[in-house]
This record gives sequence, structure tokens and C-alpha cells, in this order.
Amino acid sequence: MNVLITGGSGFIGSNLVRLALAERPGWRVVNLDRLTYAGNAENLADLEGHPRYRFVRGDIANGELVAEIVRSERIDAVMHLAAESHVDRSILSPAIFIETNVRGTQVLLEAARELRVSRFLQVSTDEVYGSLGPTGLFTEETPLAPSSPYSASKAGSDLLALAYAHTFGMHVVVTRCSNNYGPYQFPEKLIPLMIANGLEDKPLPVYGDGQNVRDWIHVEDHCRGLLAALEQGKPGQVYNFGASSERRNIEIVKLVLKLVGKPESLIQYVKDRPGHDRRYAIDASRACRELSWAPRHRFEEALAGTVQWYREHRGWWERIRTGEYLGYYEKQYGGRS
Ligand code: NAD
Ligand code: TDX
Repeated sequence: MNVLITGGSGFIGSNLVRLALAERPGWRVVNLDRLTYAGNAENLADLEGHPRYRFVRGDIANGELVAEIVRSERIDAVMHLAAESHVDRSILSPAIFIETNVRGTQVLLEAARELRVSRFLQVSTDEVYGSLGPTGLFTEETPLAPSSPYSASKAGSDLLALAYAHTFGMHVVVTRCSNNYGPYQFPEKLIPLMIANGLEDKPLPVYGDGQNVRDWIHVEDHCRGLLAALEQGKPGQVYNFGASSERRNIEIVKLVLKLVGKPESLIQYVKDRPGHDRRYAIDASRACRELSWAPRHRFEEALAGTVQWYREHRGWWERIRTGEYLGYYEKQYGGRS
């Protein structure tokens, strides 16, 4: 089977490409990635020369390029991960989120329709459901109520994907996953940012009162879920993924400090994120039941493993934390304390 993975050079995409090649010997994988600030060819450097892997640098919103790849590579299935993925950036500069997440997704769906690709997996997020109060869980029936430009753009792309299933009878499956952590996550997201700042004795910026809750899942568990959803998901169906690991942000930050052996005095409370969602928590029982999926990693152990990975790959994130990232960091955190 020939599978097009978009965004394969990012965090989840690079973990997925590696897992797919290792566990699906019959697959040939084509990775289409524009290598934005978040995409890093280094993430898959070990696959250079792999006989079942090809990398194409390009934009998912380029219809001619996408059609050319689908045709020439005889693509059977698309796993669509490419996106602008960071909420804070969507508050600073929303336009690119619409271009990539909404228009880019429509371009891919259209190519898949015209060229009769047999399966399309839309990788979405629990953020499309908005924010929860202190109790309750997001199910697949929870109404969509996105609150940031990022989550609104993801909700737009989800709905387009479901509309293509409904209108054109395409085999489209949508997944909505909670917050991921693990190797190769770009150090603008909470966990890798806190690890890297801790290791460098820099302040750890906690938004607001630090009591916002996220439901954490190891990236490998998410990727196994994506393979299962592609292979066993019903057309037009939505599947939530999560690992029942709700934690307050401040708990995470303190845990990370303990793991890197640095004092809590590094914690710095800063101005809150505008429109900050209070709590996310996922009911993944449909995926467990219908896809025979279950998370394998336990949070505290897997977080320790993640910290270890960042210790051992210091060059990887140090190289990232120079260049473009420096300008963003100053814009996001400069004068915010
Ligand atoms: P990421 O930012 O690490 O990676 C995104 C990748 O997409 C990068 O390699 C980037 O170069 C590429 N890309 C961006 N715009 C592109 C374009 N126009 N054309 C081609 N490639 C482009 O993101 P991630 O955290 O790995 O997330 C991957 C997907 O999973 C996204 O769709 C995101 O919404 C979704 N998701 C993420 C999480 C999470 O916790 N990180 C949770 C649920 C869902
Ligand atoms: O410096 C920080 N300080 C802080 O307190 C950062 C970067 C974040 N936070 C808080 C904000 C959130 O409550 O930590 C929490 C997690 O923040 P992010 O890592 O930015 O993730 P989140 O906004 O929850 O979105 C993530 O999960 C869902 C991903 O970035 C999305 O791509 C995914 O869809």
C-alpha cells in the first residue's frame, strides 16, 4: 500500500512515519512536508536511503503538486497531519492557520476525491470541542465550540473532511486527540519548553494561575491509534484518543523541574493566554471498543523517558532554539512577566 503522510517532518508526523515503516512492512510512505519553522528534516535523517520512504518538500495547499504526487506515487491512502499547530502563534498571526489548516486540507481532500484515493485520515484535536468545566469528558458527540484561531481552523478542516465523506461518499475518518508529549516535540509546546528551559536554568513561564488542565497522551500511543483508525475506522466516523491523564499545568511544571533536578524558584507566573481554555479531558471509549486500541504508556514513567530523551538530544533542541525561534520567543514572552 502507498501512503501519503503530510506533515511527516513534524513532531507527531515523524513519530508516525517511523512507526509505520517499522510495523507495516507492506507500506511505502511518501512524506509531504513544507518544512516550516516546525518541520525539521533532522527528525527523519535516519531514514535517508530507506527503500520504502520518500520525502517531498512542498506545500499541501499547492493543488498541482499534491495531484502530481498522488498520481505518480499511486497513493492509496492519505494520513493528513500537516498543520500550523501552536495556539499562541495563532493568536499572534492567524492568517497562515486558515491557509494551511483550512485551504490546505480542502486541496488534499479534492485531490483524494478526483484521483479516487481509497482512504483519508484527518488528524484533528480535542481543542475543537472548546473548554470543559471542572467535570465531564469530551465525547465524539460533544458540540464543536473552538475558541482560538488554531482550534477554529482545525474545526473547519474537520468539518470539510466530514462533508467530503457525507457528500461524495469518500472513506474519510476523523480523529481527535488530546495533548501529546514525547520525542521530537518542538520546544514551543509546554512540556519540551519547560524541559529545555529547566536544563538551561531559564525561567519557566506559567500562564495565568497554572490551574488549567490538559489530558496527556504519549505520542506513540496516538500514532498507534492513527494506524488503527486508518485501517479499521468506519467512513464518516470520528474517534477520540486520550489516555485519561489529566494534569494541571503547574503539576507538570513541578514534575519536570524534579526530573531535571532544578529548583521551583525557576517558575515564573506570566500573563495568561488570551481566551485560554480551562480544561480538556477525553472519553476515548469508542476508539477502545471499535478499534481495539488502548494506550500503553503511563504518564509519570513516560514523562521521565521524555525528559531523558531531551537530555540525550540536547543538540537537536539547541539548534532549534536559535534562528527563527528566538524572534518568536521574544514576541511571545518578552515583557510578559
Ligand atoms: P508540528 O507543528 O510539530 O508539525 C507540523 C508539520 O506540518 C511540520 O513538519 C510542518 O513543516 C508541516 N507543515 C505545516 N504547514 C505545512 C504546509 N502548508 N504544507 C506542508 N507541510 C506543512 O505539529 P504536531 O504537533 O506534530 O501536530 C501534527 C498534527 O496533529 C496537526 O494536524 C495537529 O493539529 C494535530 N494534533 C496535535 C496534537 C498535539 O498535542 N501536538 C494533538 C492533537 C492533534
Ligand atoms: O509557556 C507556556 N506556558 C503555559 O502555561 C506554554 C507554551 C503553555 N502553557 C500552558 C497553556 C496550556 O494550558 O500549557 C498548556 C499546554 O499548552 P501548549 O503546549 O501550547 O498546548 P495546547 O494549547 O493545549 O495545544 C496542544 O494540544 C492540542 C497542541 O499545541 C495542539 O496542536 C493540539 O491540538
